[in-house]
Amino acid sequence: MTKKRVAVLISGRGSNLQALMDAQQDVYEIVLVVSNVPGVAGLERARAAGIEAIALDHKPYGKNREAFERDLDALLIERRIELVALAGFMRVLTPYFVRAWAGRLINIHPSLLPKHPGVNTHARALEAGDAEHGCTVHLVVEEVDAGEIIGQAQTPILPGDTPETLANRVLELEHALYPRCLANFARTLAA
Ligand code: 4DW
Ligand code: GAR
Repeated sequence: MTKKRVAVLISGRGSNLQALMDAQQDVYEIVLVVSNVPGVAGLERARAAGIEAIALDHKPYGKNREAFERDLDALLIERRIELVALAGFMRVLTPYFVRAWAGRLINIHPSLLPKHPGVNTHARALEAGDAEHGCTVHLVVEEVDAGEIIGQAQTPILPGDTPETLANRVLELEHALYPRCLANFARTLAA
């Protein structure tokens, strides 16, 4: 089976991107990394791995999210991308883009969805008195942090945990979970 051609969309440090690059084997190949924020560490990580890395700054597009997404979509099509993985990508995608990539667009979120959508998930899991916390890989739909769950990884919340200790533990789980889910997902897509 030929490898699925994957684009990873980022906005920052790219530690999940790194995990996806380090783990890629026979089912997927990361051929493009796009950041909506120029100059971020994730772009350098991609280049260091010999992967094409492009900054597509959303700022010149102003409030016109669709114009940004049209250019992003054209780039993905140009590179014959089959699957798109968000990894710390922080722009909400409009129905235009989500529909264009429906069923081929996934994200990782640092909580056990449907618990704690949005930001500050680690502090909120602590404040809620949750017994466990973790991360979720899910299909991206129009509603943010929703969509079918592809995989989750859990850790108990321990006495003395802070948002920082939890964030570190969950990030390690993310780095193990995301490559596994992306590989499984790539396998399920039709050739
Ligand atoms: C996500 C959700 C909301 C924002 C940022 C990230 C999680 C993953 C995601 C990214 N884009 C998405 C998703 C998703 O689950 N579903 C869809 N698109 N449709 C968020 O509110 N971002 C704001 C900007 C933040 C910033 O630039 O710092 C924004 O206005 O886009
Ligand atoms: C990760 O913890 C990811 O789960 C989170 O941003 C971080 C990106 O780190 N994503 C979200 O919060 C999406 N709403 P990374 O750039 O080092 O992969």
